[in-house]
Amino acid sequence: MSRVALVFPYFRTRAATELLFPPLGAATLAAQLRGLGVHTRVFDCTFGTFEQLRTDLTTYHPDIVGVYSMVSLTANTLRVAQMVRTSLPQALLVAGGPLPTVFPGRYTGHFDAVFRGEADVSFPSFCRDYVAGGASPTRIGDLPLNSYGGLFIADHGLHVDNATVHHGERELATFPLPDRSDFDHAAYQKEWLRKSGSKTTSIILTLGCPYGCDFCSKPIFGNAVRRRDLDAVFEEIAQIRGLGYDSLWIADDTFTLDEPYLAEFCRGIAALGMGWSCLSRANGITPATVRLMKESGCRRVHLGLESGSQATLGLMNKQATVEQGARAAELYRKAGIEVAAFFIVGYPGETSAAIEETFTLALSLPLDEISFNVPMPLPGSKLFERLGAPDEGKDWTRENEVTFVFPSDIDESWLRRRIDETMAAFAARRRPAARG
Ligand code: B12
Repeated sequence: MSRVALVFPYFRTRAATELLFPPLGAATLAAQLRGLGVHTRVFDCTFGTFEQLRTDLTTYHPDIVGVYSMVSLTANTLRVAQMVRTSLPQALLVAGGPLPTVFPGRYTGHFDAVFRGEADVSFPSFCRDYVAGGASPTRIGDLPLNSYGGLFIADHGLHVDNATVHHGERELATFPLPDRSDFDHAAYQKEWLRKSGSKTTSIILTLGCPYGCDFCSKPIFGNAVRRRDLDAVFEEIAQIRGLGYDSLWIADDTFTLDEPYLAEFCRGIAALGMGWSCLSRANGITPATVRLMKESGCRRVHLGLESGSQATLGLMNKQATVEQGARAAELYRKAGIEVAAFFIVGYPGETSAAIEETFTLALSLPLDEISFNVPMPLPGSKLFERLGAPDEGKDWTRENEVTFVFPSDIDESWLRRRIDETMAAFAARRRPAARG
């Protein structure tokens, strides 16, 4: 029987900032593949080891190995590809996800093919046709290669570079729900309970973001916002509850953009007694919606406030003001919703005085959690286009580092010290009783 393996090559790092979620992309593709009758298994490496993956993959003996990749998983992706070439030389190797979408050429040689962008329909159709055609890497040219959206091949004497696709709302409504059956839910829930007291998992309701922040890369879903059908969303939430989760982490780029949709979601989830959290924006949120969010179980919002300096927000093309950010934080907090705020410090063109404005803002607002990062030029962002590739020899793939990967006038040790001092002041503010 022909088989497809989907690998999520993240091996947990146990970093303090680590957030563990099963890969929704793999679950989405597994559902589509199984719907087409293709035998599929997801290999989520989160709780495993590289050697375990080698053993499991070799035992499964797939005809196609699809590997998800993004900027922080580059080294792991290539290591998996090398292992597959050695242990399963007959398998066709395919890459997909954010980084292969932006730089498909970097995967050529290591992989036989790349799928760029939304691969919900194209990759499963390709797999179905490939196995139906005898699953032979040398006969890949016999397939109707121009018909698979986002397919990129620059190997096997072929050159295919198909345009990416964005599925419309009507098409999204016909898709099966993500198939989470291959994940180790007990392990995920144990970690979440230990860290936060709730059993949380991710879900995605809207795709795309209309804003154009200078530091952001939107390789998969792009600018056009599309909403999933809420009946399907609630069916998915019922499945998630059935797996033992009691809380949702909504992974949408900005879930609070469309107030009527958000309000309808709130009315539906209120009846389920499920907690939830999401990313929000400084602008475009009203007190009535915030109250509705709270009543429906919203526990926490994550706000990308980014900076306390209006000039820096301009450099970032954030399209929101410092005042709007402060107002949003207060609005959520007043309603009883916790607020976690992200800030970026050391933006190219930013002065140390502007950075100080960010520290002052972070300590003046009613926030429950704060974090500071230096800008990471993500492939696919305008910042990356401007700065070019990061400095030679600097590891820019790590998570949440305070290390400049591009030439900067800002003194890195000063910045680290100021971040540490601000974090300490924030922690002390939250523990007034401990001061004696
Ligand atoms: C949830 C999320 C996380 C979660 C969990 C990730 C997880 N376990 O899935 C957490 C919070 C841990 C996280 C952390 C980070 N993340 Co993140 N994350 C996201 C987010 C918001 C949603 C991902 C998601 O679930 N999408 C829904 C599914 C359905 O989409 P998908 O995975 O893209 O899958 C589709 C396609 O990619 C493709 N596909 C997927 N897999 C495969 C496999 C094959 C073989 C094929 C052919 C196709 C394919 O088909 C799918 C269906 O269309 C995205 C932004 C976004 N809107 O996508 C950022 C995003 C993926 N993250 C990003 C980044 C940078 C990070 C961090 C490095 C941030 C940091 N500095 O700390 C860390 C590193 C994490 C790590 N451990 O490696 C970037 C990646 C940029 C890039 N060019 O590589 C994104 C795009 C955000 C952004 N705008 O910049 N992240």
